Amino acid sequence: MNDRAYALFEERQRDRGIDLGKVKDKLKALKIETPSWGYGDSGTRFKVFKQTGIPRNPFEKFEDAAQVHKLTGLCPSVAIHIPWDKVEDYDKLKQHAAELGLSIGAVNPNLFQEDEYIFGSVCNSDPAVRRKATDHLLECVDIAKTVGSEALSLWFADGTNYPGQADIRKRKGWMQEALTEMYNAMTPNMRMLIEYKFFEPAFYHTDLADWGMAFNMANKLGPQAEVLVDTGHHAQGTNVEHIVAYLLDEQKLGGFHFNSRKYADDDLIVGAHNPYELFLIFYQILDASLDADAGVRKTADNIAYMIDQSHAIEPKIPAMIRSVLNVHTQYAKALLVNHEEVREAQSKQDVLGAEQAVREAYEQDVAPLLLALREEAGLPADPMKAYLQSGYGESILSRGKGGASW
Ligand code: AOS
Ligand code: ZN
Ligand code: ZN
Ligand code: ZN
Repeated sequence: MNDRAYALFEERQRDRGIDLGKVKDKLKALKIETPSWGYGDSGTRFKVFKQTGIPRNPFEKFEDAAQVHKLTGLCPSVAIHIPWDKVEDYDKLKQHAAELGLSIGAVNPNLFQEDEYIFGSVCNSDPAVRRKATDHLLECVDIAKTVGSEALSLWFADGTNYPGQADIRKRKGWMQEALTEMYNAMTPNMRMLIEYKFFEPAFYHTDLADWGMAFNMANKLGPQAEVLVDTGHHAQGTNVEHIVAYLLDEQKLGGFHFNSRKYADDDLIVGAHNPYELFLIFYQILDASLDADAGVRKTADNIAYMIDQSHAIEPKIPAMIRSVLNVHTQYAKALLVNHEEVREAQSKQDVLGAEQAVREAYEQDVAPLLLALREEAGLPADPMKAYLQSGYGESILSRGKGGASW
């Protein structure tokens, strides 16, 4: 049945001037990293809900992540969070991942869970706390070396709740000191991805509050430091795709944490509320991948796409499958933008024509295309259905309740 639908799709795209061979190549190259913490128990500051069948350790988190990759073919790596994923023997974890067809992705230091960090970690006015925090960053560089990861993903909960609580400029300097030490410990193939967030858990000021602060820090550190955009980390109404375009042009966009938000850092399934925003982000990236400047093209083609979600009320594995498929769909739609048509309309100041050329791609039905690609790759036509029928969800119930949180 898909044959007819695909033939129609092909004809329509040919008429629109789209080279489907290129579209397919790009789609085959798409990789989305899933986060180990997305498989654990989660909640809000009000309650962490305990589900039955949650992984009890990092090894089981990888087993769950392997299901997502097996059924979608899109998620060959998994981000880890230290110490949530602390193990005695990281070689063993790496080996376990490899046996499951996975690799270990970004290493995320955790500087927000210990009592000493109540007034901050790398920005704490107490030099002993700053030392401890910096040592943890260095430990994560070592772990990345051991597991063969090339990405260190940094997010800091550091900030204050009240005016005058701390010296904002001094804290800025301390942050730079710690990151410089970490940067100098990285091997030449590693990249440091610096994440920003405007509030939470701190509510008055956050030390890396927006893309400009992360960008400035990355510039001071050097070429191996880049900005990570978490789609949930902006104020209402922020034009995220504009930030993306700006960072691409500066060759400083390193990666994404995908999720959707309505009010705060909601960490909900990506594309659930705002699929058009996701599409427009990809439109900017794909436009940059055609740029005349080789550096801009290289930046656009080397972005680390990662999911960062906390599924509080959803079953974890299907929620991850849904997320990954949503990204896949919006990426496919963005690949159907006819950039020449957009540029032509732009050159004539044809506002409506330009907007139409972009939106038209979003309105295409890419289901026949994605189905054809799955068939070609020997993947299930409907990964969600395949998961629900696989019996895996039932098999893990024997793990019981009380697995890992986040
Ligand atoms: C926190 O808001 C950030 O999005 C981080 O990426 C964090 O490390 C991750 O969400 C795990 O808690
Ligand atoms: Zn994040
Ligand atoms: Zn977040
Ligand atoms: Zn988030």
